[in-house]
Amino acid sequence: MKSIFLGFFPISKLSEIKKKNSVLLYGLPFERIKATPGGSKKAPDALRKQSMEFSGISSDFNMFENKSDYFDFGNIDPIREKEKIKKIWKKTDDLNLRLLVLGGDHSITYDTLSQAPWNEKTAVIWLDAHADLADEYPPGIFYSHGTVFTNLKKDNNLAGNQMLLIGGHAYTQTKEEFHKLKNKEVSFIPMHQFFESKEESMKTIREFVKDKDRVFLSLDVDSIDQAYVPTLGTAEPFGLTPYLLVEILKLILPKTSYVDIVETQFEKTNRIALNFVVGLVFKILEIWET
Ligand SMILES: [Mn+2]
Repeated sequence: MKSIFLGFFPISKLSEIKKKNSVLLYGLPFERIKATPGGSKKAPDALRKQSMEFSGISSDFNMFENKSDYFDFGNIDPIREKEKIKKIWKKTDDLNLRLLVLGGDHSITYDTLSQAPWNEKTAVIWLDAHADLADEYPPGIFYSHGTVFTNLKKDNNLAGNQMLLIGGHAYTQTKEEFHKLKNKEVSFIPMHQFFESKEESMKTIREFVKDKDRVFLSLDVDSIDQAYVPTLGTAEPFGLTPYLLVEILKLILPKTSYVDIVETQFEKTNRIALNFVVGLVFKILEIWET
């Protein structure tokens, strides 16, 4: 293994994990289609390397003096090593593991969650600037980062109340995604609702989570406002602030034993001002129209 995440013990076999409730981190350095500008497949190792700049200790938390064991299983190829992903879910059930998955583009969520144990008390929550509910994206492609939740819904027979999208504020989505959200095919809290009534939004999340036995969480980093993650390839304005994200995580994570973080594109780009103004134009149009 080239590098490991700070504070995680490197393993090459799942049998090395003995303790219940351990955290298992692995990377899926994979981009299913060639998107502009790409780069998320480099994220798992880049994040590991970057983690070495930190101590892992704050005034409130010391990752080295914690109850749980942390393991880094390295990187997995979602096509050639499908079996490995299946074995991880088996181990997760046996030892009540918590999984932390580093993408990769958003299509990797399908690779992991299509093999997850689902029942009617299981749900997925995704934080994303986009709904990722296209039928085809780009046209002619049925399995990509733009169709993840369409495929998960279809292939696992998920009901609308088993799926909650938080965000959905980007102006680069398809007409069919717009209509799916309007027709309430999935549960949805639009970004602006947090600012209009934070209480109500938090209540919706709390209630969504309450009657579920298990929640999978998929975190697309473009859900966070471009001001905070300015080097992303798909940076979007009008997004989450870091502390709002923290408050949302506090409601969801107690029921969650799976989190993936996808679309971390860290190449330097210089499109932020342009991006913001284009987003602002759409926002002005939207306010005029309502
Ligand atoms: Mn996404």
